[in-house]
Amino acid sequence: MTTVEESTMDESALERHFEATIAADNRLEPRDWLPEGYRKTMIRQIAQHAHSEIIGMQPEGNWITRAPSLRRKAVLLAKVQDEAGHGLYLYSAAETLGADRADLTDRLINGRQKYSSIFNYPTLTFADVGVVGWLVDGAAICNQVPLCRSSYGPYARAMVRICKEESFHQRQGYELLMTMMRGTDAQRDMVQDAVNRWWWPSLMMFGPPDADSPNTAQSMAWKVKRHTNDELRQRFVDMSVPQAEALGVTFPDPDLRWNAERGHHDFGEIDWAEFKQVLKGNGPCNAERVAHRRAAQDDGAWVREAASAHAAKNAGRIGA
Ligand code: BYC
Repeated sequence: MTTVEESTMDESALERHFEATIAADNRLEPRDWLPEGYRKTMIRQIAQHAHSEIIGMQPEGNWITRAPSLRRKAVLLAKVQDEAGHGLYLYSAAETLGADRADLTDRLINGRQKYSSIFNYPTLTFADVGVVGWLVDGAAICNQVPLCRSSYGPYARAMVRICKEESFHQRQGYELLMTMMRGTDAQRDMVQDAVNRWWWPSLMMFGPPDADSPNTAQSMAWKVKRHTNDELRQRFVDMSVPQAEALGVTFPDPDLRWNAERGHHDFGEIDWAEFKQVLKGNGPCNAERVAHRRAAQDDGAWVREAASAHAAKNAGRIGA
């Protein structure tokens, strides 16, 4: 979409306006002219992000009916519902770029668009609910706070609200784990076991190492991303170590130690072969997650048809 002023500008002037907006750290808005590559990148990232929020409802949703108390059930229900809301803001942001939401859903359920690798792992015990809140939402916050300054306005603004809600999510997870750690030996073992299973996949959430990340350089130049994958991963490791100590759990990494010279924690090699397998669709729950989303889409077809018929009838009445 172009404004009246823009329609009188030639392409190079539009390009200069785009570059100047980024250089000045201002936001690009739906009315602005955008280079095709930028538009494609934003749709790709926002759609993947939206899909992650929606698919991300499944691992924790799995525990709503089995939460151990009414309070835990209410908290979990609210959290999972928030994730649905995040997906909706993000699909709306993608629509401002010209994407069609039905088409995005189609691409998700046909495996043509990705969602975060993390949601392809199972939640085996209730401690997983706490660990997902602590580590997965913690990693998400670490990744998403800088995205509040992303150059595309609707995405950046969606991130502000999402991050506020994610911080509640992270605290509910940590509080749940603190409670379990004050419980029985069996409960403490359950927490440690969940931490052991989720630690490495959480580190994979930040994406491939910088040297193998095809999109980072361009996304940094466009200020879509503000930090590289490895920078954010390191930040997450550094912030998680003291939290684990306070909780009384360890991470399953014998190479994890403070490096005074670097002022950061060193950590072991991530299993990138596993990451690639999960991205290819071969993780422990990929098939189940997509099948569940496809079934929800099929089951909801009659609702969409009824809503469209109702809207058409109303439009006819207004027209008459
Ligand atoms: N999983 O060049 P790269 C949540 C893909 S939901 C899957 O580094 P980029 C929550 C990447 O897309 C949080 N795919 O890419 C919800 C690219 O593929 P394509 C979700 C991954 O974009 C419910 C290729 O690998 N957060 O918090 O520069 C309950 C090469 O990577 C992953 C977001 O979506 C991965 N882990 O950087 C609880 C954050 N990593 O498209 C919690 C927004 C990489 O070229 N996204 N890939 O085929 C981002 O910040 C960036 O897109 C990434 C990747 C850092 C993820």
